[in-house]
Amino acid sequence: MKHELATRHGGKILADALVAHGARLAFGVPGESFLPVLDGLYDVRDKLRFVICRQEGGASYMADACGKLTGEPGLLFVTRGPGATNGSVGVHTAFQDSTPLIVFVGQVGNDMVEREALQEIDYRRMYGPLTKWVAQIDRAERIPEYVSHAFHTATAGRPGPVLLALPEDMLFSEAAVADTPRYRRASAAPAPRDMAELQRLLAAAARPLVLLGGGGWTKEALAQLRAWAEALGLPVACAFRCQDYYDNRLANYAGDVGIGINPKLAQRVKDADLLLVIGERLGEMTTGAYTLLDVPVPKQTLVHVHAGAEELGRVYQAALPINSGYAQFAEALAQLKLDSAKWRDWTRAARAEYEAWNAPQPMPGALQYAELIAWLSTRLPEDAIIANGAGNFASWLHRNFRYKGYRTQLAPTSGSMGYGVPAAVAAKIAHPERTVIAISGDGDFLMTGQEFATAMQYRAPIVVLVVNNGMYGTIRMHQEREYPERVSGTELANPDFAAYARAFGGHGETVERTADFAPAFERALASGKPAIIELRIDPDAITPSTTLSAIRAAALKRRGG
Ligand SMILES: Cc1ncc(C[n+]2csc(CCOP(=O)(O)OP(=O)(O)O)c2C)c(N)n1
Ligand SMILES: [Mg+2]
Repeated sequence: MKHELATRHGGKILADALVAHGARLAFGVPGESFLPVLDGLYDVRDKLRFVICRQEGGASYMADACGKLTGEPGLLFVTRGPGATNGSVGVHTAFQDSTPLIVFVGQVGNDMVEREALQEIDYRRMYGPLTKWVAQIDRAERIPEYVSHAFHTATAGRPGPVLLALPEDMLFSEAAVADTPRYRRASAAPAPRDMAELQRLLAAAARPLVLLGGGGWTKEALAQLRAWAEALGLPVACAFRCQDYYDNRLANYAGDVGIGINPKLAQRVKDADLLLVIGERLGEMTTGAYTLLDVPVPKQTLVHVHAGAEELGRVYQAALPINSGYAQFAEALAQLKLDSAKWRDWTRAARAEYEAWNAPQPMPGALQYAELIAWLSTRLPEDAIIANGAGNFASWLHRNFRYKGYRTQLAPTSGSMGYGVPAAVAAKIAHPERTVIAISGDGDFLMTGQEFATAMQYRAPIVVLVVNNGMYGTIRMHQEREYPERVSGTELANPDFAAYARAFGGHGETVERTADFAPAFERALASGKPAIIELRIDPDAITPSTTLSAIRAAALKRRGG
């Protein structure tokens, strides 16, 4: 007997489709443009939690963080026009970070489209360059098909964001349509002849370096890769803000290839005779602005493994390009037979350089921020998650912290400010059992600091460290180098950040001396509430390696001043 399908409105069909694909968390800010979706989410609230945020920028970062943590598409709901524009920052972040993300955005009804009705935007044009796919669902009975397409596209090859626009009349209309099964990801695998070629190239190498990065990894694939690289004693480096892809404590970890790279590691990348790059697309931040490898043909023998075929040969012509999923590639590596003796000293030297670089270095002022980071590195549980946004404050974290496991780092490779707090809130909601820290600059924090209210609302006790130097320090640094003593557009007048935390009902502390940090941190954790610790650092301490006054003096000298 044929089963009669129930009739559902578009919002309900959509909510059910998300549940069918295994979705557990979604983020957003409501709008009158998608009331049927809110209604559909009401029915599935026990399976799919809709986290309400204070601004779509924060919500979009949360959706990105959730996509990074789970490997499944993060979900974002925003209203038309202003919601769509506010939410774009996390979509761009997901695009650059290769994070799977699906954005659902309200759209004016088909009865008034193309009149520039209230908040009407052509999303295909607006979001085209920021996404892998933009579409509009015009018929409710096709929602399951579009949602399935979106899950597959967001996770395929190089993962990334997709956007589905939801015309209002479509959402209110009813249809009788079946749900689909959960999506399945397909991955390419390396051909046996690729692996034979890799074996030949590695056997001929004396100074190999493995470089990990990009999106679409799994914990299991990285564990398998680690077993292989560790057994062979191959030096492993991580790409910009992918430092948690390899346990930094291991004897063959060589450091991160990103902004503020250890100059010795940069030299080592240049000196390597073979680069085995897995997952990383070799963007500007990971190539020292395209100087560590020559474009388009690097001097080093480049083996480039990427899940997205279109990334191979996009900038660099690899000696051996391999289009493969990372689990498939890591599995195939185990079959290679190699003698590790040749590069033993090379790996040992790389490690020694990393350890020297990683040790905290003194800076001006009573608060030795590098030491706090090194202390956190041993104090925090191994699975603690550390989220950060962009600014010079992050360079100490990148340099002095040792990441220990995959997705303990949440940080935008797009260099987008304001990421830390929302990412931490999303991480704490997704993993209430784990310790979650956000590290923000004073400029960075107030870009999305309103999401501290979301942490309160969802009882997500994160600890936020606000590194306060009273300025947009990164820009000031560049400014003093190019235009010394002409401070323009980089000064900040800040609130009392501890009082800010308390105003929301959270825990607040202010720390000005190194010794006061540990007890303040313990009190913040013990409070069980979302907490902010303001770290007042000396504004002259502009990077882990130099001071603002030294940069200014060097610039004046160059100018003969
Ligand atoms: C959304 C966004 N806006 C602007 C910038 C440019 N920018 C990069 S770092 C920076 C200053 C960061 O200031 P702060 O958070 O106080 O950190 P600091 O550099 O002082 O440690 C700015 C404005 C950016 N990367 N992202
Ligand atoms: Mg600052």
